[in-house]
Amino acid sequence: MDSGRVSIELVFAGRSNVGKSTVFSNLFKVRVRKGKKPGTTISPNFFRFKDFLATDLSGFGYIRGFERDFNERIKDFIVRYIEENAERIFAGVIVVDSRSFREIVERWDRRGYIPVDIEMADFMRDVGIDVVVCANKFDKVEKKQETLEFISRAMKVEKRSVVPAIAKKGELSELKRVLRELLSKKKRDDLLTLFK
Ligand SMILES: Nc1nc2c(ncn2[C@@H]2O[C@H](COP(=O)(O)OP(=O)(O)O)[C@@H](O)[C@H]2O)c(=O)[nH]1
Ligand SMILES: [Mg+2]
Repeated sequence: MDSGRVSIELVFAGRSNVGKSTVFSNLFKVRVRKGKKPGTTISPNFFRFKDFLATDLSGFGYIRGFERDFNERIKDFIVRYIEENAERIFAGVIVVDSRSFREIVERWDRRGYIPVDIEMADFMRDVGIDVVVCANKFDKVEKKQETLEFISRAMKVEKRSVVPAIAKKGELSELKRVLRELLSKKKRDDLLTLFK
């Protein structure tokens, strides 16, 4: 592990089982713990390149089979981690399951709760982090445009920052494009090679 200072960081967050680890390992060609069982990832995975760090944060939201307390602790951990590192985090990728997103949002809405994905996007924006939504498992979606528009509206993220992806097949070109743009904006063209 490089012992130099990290000055730029990219974080990945999302509910369990949306494919965060699959996205992460595809982008960075690293082996990360993955599993069919939700909640396999309970501690972050890291990828380091020069002063760049990418962090796959554990799944937030309800994980079946765990105590409510455990879920709250995960959320607290993620919020604290992001708060503490907000200055160096240039973007937060929130990975969602494109197929079940709408249903989950509407169910939470009916119960009068703010869906945790939306809460996380609001929180990242509040601390000055650019939010990118990775609409993963797009292979399972039929109404493609409608789905992207719904996600964009619900997450309050402009359409161009809502990117369809099929991580399982390595289809992440739109995500890479947005990340390259954000790195350029930060004058870090030296890191573009990460998202070729
Ligand atoms: N259909 C489909 N399944 C995917 C895709 N990406 C990941 N998965 C599957 O979703 C499950 C959860 O993936 P994982 O990366 O462990 O999710 P995490 O809990 O968010 O880290 C695994 O069975 C993956 O193979 C995708 O683009 N399409
Ligand atoms: Mg995972």
